[in-house]
Amino acid sequence: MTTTPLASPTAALERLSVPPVDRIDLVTVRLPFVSPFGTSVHVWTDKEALLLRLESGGVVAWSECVSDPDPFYSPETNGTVRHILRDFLLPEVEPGLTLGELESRFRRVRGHGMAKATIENGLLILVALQRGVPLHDLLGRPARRIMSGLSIGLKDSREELLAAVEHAVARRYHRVKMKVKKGQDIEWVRAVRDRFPDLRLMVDANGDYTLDDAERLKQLDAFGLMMVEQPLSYTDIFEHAALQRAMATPICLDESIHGLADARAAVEMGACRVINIKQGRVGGLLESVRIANFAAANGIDVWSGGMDETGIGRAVNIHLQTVEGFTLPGDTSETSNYFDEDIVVPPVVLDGDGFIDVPAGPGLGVEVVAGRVLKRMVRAERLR
Ligand code: OSB
Ligand code: MG
Repeated sequence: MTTTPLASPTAALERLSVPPVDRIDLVTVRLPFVSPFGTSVHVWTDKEALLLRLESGGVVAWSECVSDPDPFYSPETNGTVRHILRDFLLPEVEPGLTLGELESRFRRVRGHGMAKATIENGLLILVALQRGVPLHDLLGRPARRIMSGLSIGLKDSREELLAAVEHAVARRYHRVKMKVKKGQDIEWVRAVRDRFPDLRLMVDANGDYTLDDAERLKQLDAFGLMMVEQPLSYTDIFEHAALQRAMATPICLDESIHGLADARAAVEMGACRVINIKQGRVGGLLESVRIANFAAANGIDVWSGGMDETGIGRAVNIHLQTVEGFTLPGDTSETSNYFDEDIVVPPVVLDGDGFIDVPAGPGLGVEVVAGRVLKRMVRAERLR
């Protein structure tokens, strides 16, 4: 497929000026999950998140990094992010630069998209707060209800899996994603499909298969899945193209896509028909908007992925989904799916039709509760 390049959808955002920042802190919090979350790679029992706090003329903006303390989803970890933020990225942040200029400076640092996103998103949130407008406004978009989707981790039994799906259906989630791995796949999907014939269902393998498993993966075609997410290696695009030619179920890429160039390569190669945009993985909101815009111009569906974020990152993902191109429900689910007590209010809840409202008010529209951050804090460092 030959793709169409477009006029820049981020030109206005690139012209925004970096405000002076009086104080910068990095706070690490650890929030226990309501229940463990398992992928083919690892089982997480809590979310350890890095929070960046930017203070400017009495206005405080919070931004969350999507990384984990471990490298079991991405090579970036909370440890690498702290290092790259402190030693390479924050020293480049100077008032008066445009965001476009800051992006250019950041490009000298290879990779580390999650670290870059933490700063870029934080600055956008700060600018929105200073102007008294919601983040989606700054992105040039009106508020709208966004679709919901639940990501169900690997379960120990099919009964547990079916109970989780049952709950999602009762809450009116717009689609359900179930994790799969080698040996816990075809029969588990069949069990869900038999019980919920009309459910919008998809699977995520987090890279557990190789092309040698193509025959097994093709068996998924029998279940009318919306897509299979990242069946092959976390670094691969090329082999996914071969797999996509062999199977009917659309392939969605997650781990392999680190920016617009990857998205474009994947689409042109026929490696996927859907892209999971995680704003952290691709380096921030601007690159996310570029990918969504590119996808919209080329008939590719995109959705917003999640990283089990606290309410800060979750709100960023919700604002992002007001952008054109987010055609499918993503991994944005209710706060209660993850935490008994989040660090922001209000929590994310679904309305009677399974939709999520964009929080109203300046910036993210959610309030970070200082007492709850302190309660969950495991480290704090002042960086400026
Ligand atoms: O592959 O999308 C993934 C969570 C952690 C790491 C990787 C993934 C996920 C999810 C959960 O699927 C998404 C969410 O509910 O936030
Ligand atoms: Mg995934």
